[in-house]
Amino acid sequence: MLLLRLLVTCALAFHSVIGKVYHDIRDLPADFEQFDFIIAGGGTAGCVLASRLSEERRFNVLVIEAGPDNIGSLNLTIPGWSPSGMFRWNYTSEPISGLNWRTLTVVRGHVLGGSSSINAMVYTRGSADDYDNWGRVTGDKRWSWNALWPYILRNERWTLPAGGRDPSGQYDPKVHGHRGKVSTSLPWSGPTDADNRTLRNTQLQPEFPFALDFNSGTFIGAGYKQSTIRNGERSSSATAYLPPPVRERPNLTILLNTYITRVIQTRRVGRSPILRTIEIAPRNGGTPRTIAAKKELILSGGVIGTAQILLNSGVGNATELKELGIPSVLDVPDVGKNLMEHVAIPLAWTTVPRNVTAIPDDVSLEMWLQNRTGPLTERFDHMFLFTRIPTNSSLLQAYKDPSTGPRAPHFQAGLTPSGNQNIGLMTPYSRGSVKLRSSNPFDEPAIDLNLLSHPFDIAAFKEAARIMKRWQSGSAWDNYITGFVGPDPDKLSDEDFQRIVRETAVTFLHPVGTARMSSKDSKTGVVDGELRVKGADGIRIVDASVFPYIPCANTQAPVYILAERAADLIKEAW
Ligand SMILES: Cc1cc2nc3c(=O)[nH]c(=O)nc-3n(C[C@H](O)[C@H](O)[C@H](O)COP(=O)(O)OP(=O)(O)OC[C@H]3O[C@@H](n4cnc5c(N)ncnc54)[C@H](O)[C@@H]3O)c2cc1C
Ligand SMILES: *[C@@H]1O[C@H](CO)[C@@H](O)[C@H](O)[C@H]1NC(C)=O
Ligand SMILES: *[C@@H]1O[C@H](CO)[C@@H](O)[C@H](O)[C@H]1NC(C)=O
Ligand SMILES: *[C@@H]1O[C@H](CO)[C@@H](O)[C@H](O)[C@H]1NC(C)=O
Ligand SMILES: *[C@@H]1O[C@H](CO)[C@@H](O)[C@H](O)[C@H]1NC(C)=O
Ligand SMILES: *[C@@H]1O[C@H](CO)[C@@H](O)[C@H](O)[C@H]1NC(C)=O
Ligand SMILES: *[C@@H]1O[C@H](CO)[C@@H](O)[C@H](O)[C@H]1NC(C)=O
Ligand SMILES: *[C@@H]1O[C@H](CO)[C@@H](O)[C@H](O)[C@H]1NC(C)=O
Ligand SMILES: CC(=O)N[C@H]1CO[C@H](CO)[C@@H](O)[C@@H]1O
Repeated sequence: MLLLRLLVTCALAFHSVIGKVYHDIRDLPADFEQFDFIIAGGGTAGCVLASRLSEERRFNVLVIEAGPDNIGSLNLTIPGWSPSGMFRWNYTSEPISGLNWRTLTVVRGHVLGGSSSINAMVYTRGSADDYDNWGRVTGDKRWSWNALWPYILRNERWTLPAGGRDPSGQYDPKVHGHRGKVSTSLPWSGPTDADNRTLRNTQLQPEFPFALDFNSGTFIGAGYKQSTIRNGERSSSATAYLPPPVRERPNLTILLNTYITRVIQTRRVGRSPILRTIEIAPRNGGTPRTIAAKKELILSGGVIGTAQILLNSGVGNATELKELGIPSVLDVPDVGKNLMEHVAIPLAWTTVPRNVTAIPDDVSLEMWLQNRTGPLTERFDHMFLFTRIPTNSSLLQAYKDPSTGPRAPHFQAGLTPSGNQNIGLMTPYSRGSVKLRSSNPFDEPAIDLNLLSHPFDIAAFKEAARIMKRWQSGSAWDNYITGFVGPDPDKLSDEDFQRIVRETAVTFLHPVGTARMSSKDSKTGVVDGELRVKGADGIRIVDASVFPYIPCANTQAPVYILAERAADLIKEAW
């Protein structure tokens, strides 16, 4: 009897402790209203905020994520493996007219850590010009490169490559954070023969200098890829910002496998709706419940999720929402608009037969398990090439240069040892959208990537192919590359070249911009420089959806920078 009472007391005591991980919304206590901040979406940005805001002893924080926990899955830990299944949302794009009406799978993370838990781990911050442009368009200099510098470093913990080789000369230690959260490193192996030839090529061709460090803000040229990998394991927002000691904080609660359906308007202050209450339900549907934040609701659902949640809430183009039967709460026409994405094409070359013997899969796994070495500690190639369209190109006479400045590349190519190269357009003019299909919040939204819809974007690939032809024709590739397979813009008609581009284009999985930031007085945009939803009270957005323009590099580091900056903005406000 005594024992039973003790057990019940313990169970109750356990229940009343607030810092905790819930795997099911149905396990939540009934009186669940004590949170200062509710973070809607436990993805890349969401985990940063959950961690930083719960550092403050005066804040109580709840983070809600649709997907499962990240802990306990080898797929989320081994860099060489690709998480799939329940770790991904199953979005398919609308047919894309610019891609001959093909559809593409829109991969996003559906797990704590979001897309950082499943991405390819490339770590590039983008150009200093990209951030200076953010500062310009928001009229808020705090978003410019120099002002962001402390936040750029705060996010990062630079580490030795897996296996511990000496990486000197392959990066610039001065531009890295060494005491931050997300671990970064250079690859375990190398330099390979292909890496060495790449370096030699940078000495032979002035158009393609050696870029010591892609994260210095100025990085035109070829150099070594850096990845969010520590000691041969993926470093994600979840592993870096929400490790077990952080999860044990009494003032942090993590709610998993829970779907955010909408934000609920409680009252209005003047003309502004107060949007601080969230409606949530079990992941696959069921009885919803609402929770109100005492201070602020922060949307971090990502470029698809955030737009979908806002639209479901009646925050969007009032006319379009009315057509779906959703009452307008706030007419913000830009919600779901301005989606920007990097688009890429494959180019093929023939090479001399190379007799590299790959390490067999079972040995690779053994190496990883034994001491976190081997090919499973890395993903893809070691080096990248970032380039600009030559200034004398007729393309830059016909169109205004879409890049944010001379330090911003137009193209990124992964330099694979196979000789075949993918090259991506980092400065697209095309804009897509996220719209609702119905008023059912569980329906997948209509994602229109609308790639290659602008004439500049399709024309740019002619320049891209020519740049890669020049790169691959350097004498460093003698006895390696033997011929160009194509598509060759100098042999094909414009029509044939463009058809092949449209038939083969893929994306870099970097969509941004569906709730973009703009200056306070601008009538366009969704959030201001403080990341507050314009015209509403109690709600901010912190994720890739607020990027006013897509950075000319992979997008996870920019999300980390944004989220670190946002955490301080929020702390300062309260
Ligand atoms: C496969 C893949 C590879 C990539 N490779 C790279 C790379 O190598 N380098 C790089 O820099 N970038 C890469 N990216 C892009 C980069 O990872 C993303 O731009 C970035 O992580 C986005 O961060 P976010 O916080 O905006 O959104 P996310 O990290 O996607 O977080 C959004 C979170 O919100 C949750 N959510 C959404 N809707 C709801 C809802 N209704 N209810 C509850 N929860 C919800 C999601 O489950 C998710 O956890 C890749 C992306 C993918 C998908
Ligand atoms: C785990 O990774 C393996 C190897 O890449 C893959 O075959 C499998 O589908 C993945 N499973 C999940 C659930 O991610
Ligand atoms: C996506 O589809 C796969 C395969 O059908 C399934 O295993 C997975 O659970 C689905 N993901 C989500 C988030 O529903
Ligand atoms: C690459 O260059 C380095 C430094 O010159 C050299 O030590 C290494 O052996 C080379 N690797 C290959 C595979 O040629
Ligand atoms: C809102 O949507 C309607 C219907 O699609 C469109 O005609 C209108 O221009 C949109 N409003 C704004 C301000 O974009
Ligand atoms: C192929 O392998 C042999 C022996 O393993 C080596 O001597 C030779 O240099 C290699 N050839 C190339 C092109 O790397
Ligand atoms: C790691 O383990 C592999 C496989 O057992 C072994 O060959 C290698 O020497 C080890 N490396 C280190 C750095 O310990
Ligand atoms: C542009 O300049 C380069 C290098 O000076 C030259 O080789 C090329 O022919 C020029 N192209 C055009 C279109 O003028
Ligand atoms: C109110 C409360 O419990 N605050 C705690 C939040 O977490 C930090 C970090 O662990 C603690 O220092 C606070 O006491």
